[in-house]
Amino acid sequence: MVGRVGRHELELTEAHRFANRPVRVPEGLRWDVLALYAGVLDGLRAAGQVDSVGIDSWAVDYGLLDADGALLGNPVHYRDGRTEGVAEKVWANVPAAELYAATGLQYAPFNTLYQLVAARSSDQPGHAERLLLIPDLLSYWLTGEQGTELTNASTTQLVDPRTRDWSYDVAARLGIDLSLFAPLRQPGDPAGALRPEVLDETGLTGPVPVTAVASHDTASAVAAVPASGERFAYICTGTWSLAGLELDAPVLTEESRAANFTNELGLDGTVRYLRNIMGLWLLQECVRAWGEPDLGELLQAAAGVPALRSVVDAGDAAFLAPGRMPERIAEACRASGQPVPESPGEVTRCILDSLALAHRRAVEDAQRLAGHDVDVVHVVGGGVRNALLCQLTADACGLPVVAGPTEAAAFGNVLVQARAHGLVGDRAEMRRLLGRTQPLTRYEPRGDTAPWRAAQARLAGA
Ligand code: LRH
Repeated sequence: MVGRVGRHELELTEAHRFANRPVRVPEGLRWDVLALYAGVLDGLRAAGQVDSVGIDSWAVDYGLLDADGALLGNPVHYRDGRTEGVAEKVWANVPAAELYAATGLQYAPFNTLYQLVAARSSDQPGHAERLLLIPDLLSYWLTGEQGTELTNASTTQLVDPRTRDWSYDVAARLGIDLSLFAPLRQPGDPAGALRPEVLDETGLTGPVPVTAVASHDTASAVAAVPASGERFAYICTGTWSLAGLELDAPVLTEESRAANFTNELGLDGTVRYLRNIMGLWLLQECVRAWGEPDLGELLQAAAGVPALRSVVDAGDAAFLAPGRMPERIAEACRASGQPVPESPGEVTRCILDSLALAHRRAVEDAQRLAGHDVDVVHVVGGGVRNALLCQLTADACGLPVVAGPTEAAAFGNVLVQARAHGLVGDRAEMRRLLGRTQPLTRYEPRGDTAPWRAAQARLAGA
């Protein structure tokens, strides 16, 4: 994506889009990270001359390098099964409650911490000298410089959200060597410049600085929520739905842990207090199973299905792995004594209702647990295009939804670079600029929230 930023101007154009296809090999599910790097180079070539480059990506995953800086094996996909049963081993050393109090991260089997413990007993090369999270790895290949960007580091479960530094005690008790990680850097820090070979390959003229951004895509997306004031919740929708609040300080209570809320770090020392919800992954996997039918027709069919006939728990890690999604959803409905959705339209409706319900729960729980009330829910990311999901989310939350921008992560990325280069002011000004320049759609809640509360009770009782 190429951004153009000025005092009264903010524009994003797509230079190049490429697929990110995980590959299943005999040893498990892997990322094709060289194909991603090739896509980045193609993107730079298509973008033409730029003043700065920044990289963000999904969280938690990493590549390992040897002493010469060469990549050791393909990065393992967070949906790979290698972390099964690992949490219990970790908790035997550091009890779950202590781990939460120290790191503030919700339990997810794929947090880097569990992956690192799993890797010890698996086939990962043992002679790694360095670990780079995915955006830091791509940035290293572009520049030759290594760093660990803080917002993404906060998803490893090895960072203390109060000190915004490593959680040395947790790492020591689990035998994780923190010297594997390159020094921490903050969004906005310089991260090197494109190497001469990269300039040659892409046809750009140097120097082209690379700027650290909020390299966790969700942190970039939250930075680009076009909110005014502080009384807002956000839902970053895409493969995942990340729903929660922007806070000044983490919430590390036992209640918060029990509710599975996470305290990831955001721009300018903020805390992203949110819950991971399976998101449109549920639909993407069904669409794949159905042979890629037309999405518009599917959503139209879903709109015609009666509301809230059956719902599943869209926060359930049982939906994490790929494969057999329509069957798994049907099984969950059957097991909870609800009507089993049959047609693709019915399954799609079940997914959208379930997502809206999970959004409602997250927005409601976050406000209660953080003691921070909101008047509006901002929806950003791919789900902005899904009008039915936005409307159902407004209905379920009983709050207006303001939807947009779709490419929030790219906007957040570009705005942090622009700020580092003196083109925009603080976070509030970034948000005002977004609000002034980007088309947003407002959805008012329809009816009262009674049917949603009933569905929630049904699910809780199941
Ligand atoms: C979304 C995301 C999310 C993480 C998940 C692994 O792309 O970064 O915030 O929890 O991927």
